Amino acid sequence: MRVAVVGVTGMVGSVMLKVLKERNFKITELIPVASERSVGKQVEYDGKEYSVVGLQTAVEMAPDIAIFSAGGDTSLEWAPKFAEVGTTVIDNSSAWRMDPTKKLIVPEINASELTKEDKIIANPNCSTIQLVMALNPLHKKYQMKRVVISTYQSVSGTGVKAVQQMENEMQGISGDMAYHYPIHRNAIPHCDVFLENGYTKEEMKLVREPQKILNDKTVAYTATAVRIPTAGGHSEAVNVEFEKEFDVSDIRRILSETDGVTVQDNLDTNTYPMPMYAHDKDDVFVGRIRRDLSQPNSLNMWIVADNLRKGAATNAVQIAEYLVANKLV
Ligand code: 11C
Repeated sequence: MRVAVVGVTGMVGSVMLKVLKERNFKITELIPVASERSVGKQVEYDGKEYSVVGLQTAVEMAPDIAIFSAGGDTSLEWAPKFAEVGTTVIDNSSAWRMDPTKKLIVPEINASELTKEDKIIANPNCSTIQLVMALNPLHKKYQMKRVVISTYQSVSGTGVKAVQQMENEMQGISGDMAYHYPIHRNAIPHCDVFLENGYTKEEMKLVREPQKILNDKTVAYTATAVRIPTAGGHSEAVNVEFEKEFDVSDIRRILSETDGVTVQDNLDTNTYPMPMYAHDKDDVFVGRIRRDLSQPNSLNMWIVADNLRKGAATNAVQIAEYLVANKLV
């Protein structure tokens, strides 16, 4: 495969290269792509140096696959140009996710929807991916009615500037602010921009994207997304009300048997998921699994994943792997 990585100099882009290599994705030609100001910079992949090229040059090279992590505006403008030359685009931004003509894919859940005709494929938001990985197998058996999500999101979800802000604050250095407030020693209930309805864009992604991925609009979701001072790894406290009665031990069994999910749940040994353990791992970790005692058929759990891996790069590479394995590119 001739593979372009668009946004290669960004945080997700560099993890993308790492994941492609680790998973031994068969690349005959790597095309590292970034904005004009990064053209000519060198990136390393598999022990070799590559020169970064611009978007127009990359389109002219008509790669088989282009994995985009360059923001919504770049995707809106450039993904169709790649698609026109026959490239299959896997896009990490929010640009195409809710477009009814585009698929929103978590491979373990709905990769079978993909066909050769899908030239722009959307990768969901990081906090959505880890959520649906845990919800999907439970929904299949017990049919969800309503889901209440509270997120604890790391600064890496915002990007390099936010990571730098936190580091500066920890060292007492003043510098550029990615947030309206200090993040060190703080929790900011504001991820992405506010919308007219009083929710943030991040919160509404958690409402809409799972309905599309699980292909079920009957389930109601509500979310509060909070930025916390962790460098990497998003955590979520999730309350689920099911239509059907369940047994907690069965919930634990189902999650333990789900590909891509690891249950870490042993109160005797203080075992539960935490961002520091999820770091650099591809799985989604679930723990604190317990019945919600306040109402029937309801469950509480705690879900953690590395937002740059399963939440972004790994999921995108898994989509590429599926396309290749099923001869869809
Ligand atoms: C965050 N979830 O942590 C965001 C980052 O729609 O792909 C990813 C934004 C997106 O702030």
